[in-house]
Amino acid sequence: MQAKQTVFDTLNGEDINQYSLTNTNGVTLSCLSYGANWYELKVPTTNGDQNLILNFPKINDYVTTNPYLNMSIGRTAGRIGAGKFKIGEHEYKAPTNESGNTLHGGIHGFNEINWAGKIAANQIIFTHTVTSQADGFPGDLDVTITYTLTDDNRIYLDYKVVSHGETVFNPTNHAYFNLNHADQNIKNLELFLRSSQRLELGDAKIPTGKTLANTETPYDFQTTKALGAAIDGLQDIPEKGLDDVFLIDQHADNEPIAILANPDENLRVKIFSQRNAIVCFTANGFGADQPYIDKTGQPYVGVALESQITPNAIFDPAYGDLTLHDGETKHYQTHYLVEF
Ligand code: FUC
Repeated sequence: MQAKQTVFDTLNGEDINQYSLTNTNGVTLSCLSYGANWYELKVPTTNGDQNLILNFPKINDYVTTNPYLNMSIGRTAGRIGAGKFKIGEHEYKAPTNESGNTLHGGIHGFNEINWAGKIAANQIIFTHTVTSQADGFPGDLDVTITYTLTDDNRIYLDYKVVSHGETVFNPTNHAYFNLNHADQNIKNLELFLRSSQRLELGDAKIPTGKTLANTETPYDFQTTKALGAAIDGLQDIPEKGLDDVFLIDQHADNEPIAILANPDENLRVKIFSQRNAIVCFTANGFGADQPYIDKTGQPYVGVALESQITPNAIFDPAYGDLTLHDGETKHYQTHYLVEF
């Protein structure tokens, strides 16, 4: 394993560090301290080294054009209606940041933190104490986010926390994949999702508490199909593409929950997780103001596949438990297998 640490850029007078690991097969994983961001996933192909995830050249591009791009997301992925939730009998209201609701951890989420980082063997390790004072959620959280690269081309993302006081926790990573060498969108890529149902979403995409069947709809990826086929079938809805919470069906630990493939370039990313949902978002409204490296900013420039607990667990325990109590520890893991 080769390792390298450099200064990527500066923001508000602070260094933004870049940490890189390269395995024995020439796969490079790199991360930025800002947002504990997943910056690169480079694989050696016949077209040269190919980065399978979107990225920008400067840190300010993230801040001003796309603040969640490949960021660590927390404390809670997705939307909390009016920012309101209950833990036991206590009612809380987190600060809101999107149409009166709380999206992706609210006003100062994990994506806005310049994390303390280091490399240890085949891991990039980020730590930060997220305080109630900073983000307006109850309780302080000691958070460790670890990216691990193995010689069998797997990337493990681990989220470990210790809670001081009661709070809610449902982290994810917001990497956008584009497995095309050329500057083109993701409509040609094929997707499998182990999901027969998705959440019904109401006003401002807040979960209503109901579910909808995916089978034989544009949302049906139980048999692999091109993303373009789904996107073309969704042109009459406001999103004009996918931006949905898919419930994961029962499966064994070694079975992927999602597979994204470029059959023409023989590239595949398989995603493994024990959590009960994955959000699939096809970058529907993205525009030319976003200066991606090697890709033109446009709708469908990438696809985000965000493994998490269904966001409606915030009000319905039947969908999972997002709460942490004082002194509690929690560990979530998602891993990605790259085939090339
Ligand atoms: C996804 C979507 C949202 C949003 C965001 C950046 O999780 O569900 O609609 O655009 O990420």
